[in-house]
Amino acid sequence: MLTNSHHPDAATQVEMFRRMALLKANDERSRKVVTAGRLAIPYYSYRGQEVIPAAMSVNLTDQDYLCTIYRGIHDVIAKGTPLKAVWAEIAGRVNGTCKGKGGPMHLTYPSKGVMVTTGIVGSSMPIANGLAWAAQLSGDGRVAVATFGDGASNIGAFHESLNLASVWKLPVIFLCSNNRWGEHTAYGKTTPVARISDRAAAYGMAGIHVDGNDPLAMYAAAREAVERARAGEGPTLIEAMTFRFHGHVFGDADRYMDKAEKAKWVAADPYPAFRARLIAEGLASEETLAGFEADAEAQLDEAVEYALGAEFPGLEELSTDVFGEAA
Ligand SMILES: Cc1ncc(C[n+]2csc(CCOP(=O)(O)OP(=O)(O)O)c2C)c(N)n1
Repeated sequence: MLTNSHHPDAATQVEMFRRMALLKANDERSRKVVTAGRLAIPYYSYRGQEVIPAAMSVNLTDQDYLCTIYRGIHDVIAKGTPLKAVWAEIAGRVNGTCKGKGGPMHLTYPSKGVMVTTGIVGSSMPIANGLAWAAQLSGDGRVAVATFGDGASNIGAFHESLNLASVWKLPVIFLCSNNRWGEHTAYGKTTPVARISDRAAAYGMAGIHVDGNDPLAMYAAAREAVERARAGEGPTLIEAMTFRFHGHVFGDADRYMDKAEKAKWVAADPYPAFRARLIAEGLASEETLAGFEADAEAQLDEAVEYALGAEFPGLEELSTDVFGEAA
């Protein structure tokens, strides 16, 4: 349950939209580039879920940590990772964030706090705990955010991480995007509780259930959790309700998804809804918002060509950056 009513000012709302415009354009471009056969990668579309990273990221600094998952390129970009470096990394090129050796499953960019992207369901949480513990010990005021899906809340690491974080009052936020599907299995077939946020009570921590497609509600939830963490009051579990507009992995024909339910969510697409509201309330002009969209496309034109025109890492890179130096 939300305990505050933080309301983002006009500039923050417009900035959230700017980030959403970039995320939506990036998702559309990714599907286009993969469909055209220009890039052969597993791609996990986040289309429909853009509000959550936009609202969380405007409440974080570059020093705050993010641990995300395969369906997390939106988290990585919202946190500020340069698009060119993201595209070069997913294309496996030397100018990528990890010299092309991480790929789409392992995007990292520590200078913006993007510490890990992982394909192991649930594994973002214990890693975020470790970073939050480091922040707590050093007293540097950083917050760690672990993002994951509803399916991950049934993994052992979720329960162990919530327990430890609560006992140690770690400055960590467990941000679950409940898009109602885990691969091809509907939420109710794997999860016996109506709300994942109810699980917070079992670990004595704050739990927030929020409409993750409502920018104002999502902002308030993120802000409350960040303030709690920075104040040394411990972790928060946020369950943000949303829906993925596409199949689990790109190319999955999503025939298992109920057509009427999907149509209902797509009709309520948060992107055009937020766009229309900003204009109707006089918070931004059509021209400004169209400018963000055009800028996103231009940035993507540049990033895609930058990435696809670059070299792959050489064989001599195979064993470099694999082990750290002993202290
Ligand atoms: C430990 C582990 N078990 C199983 C898998 C296979 N797997 C990949 S994605 C996925 C579904 C996860 O669903 P959810 O956590 O709801 O995230 P979403 O894809 O909906 O964002 C599964 C089971 C995995 N990658 N890791």
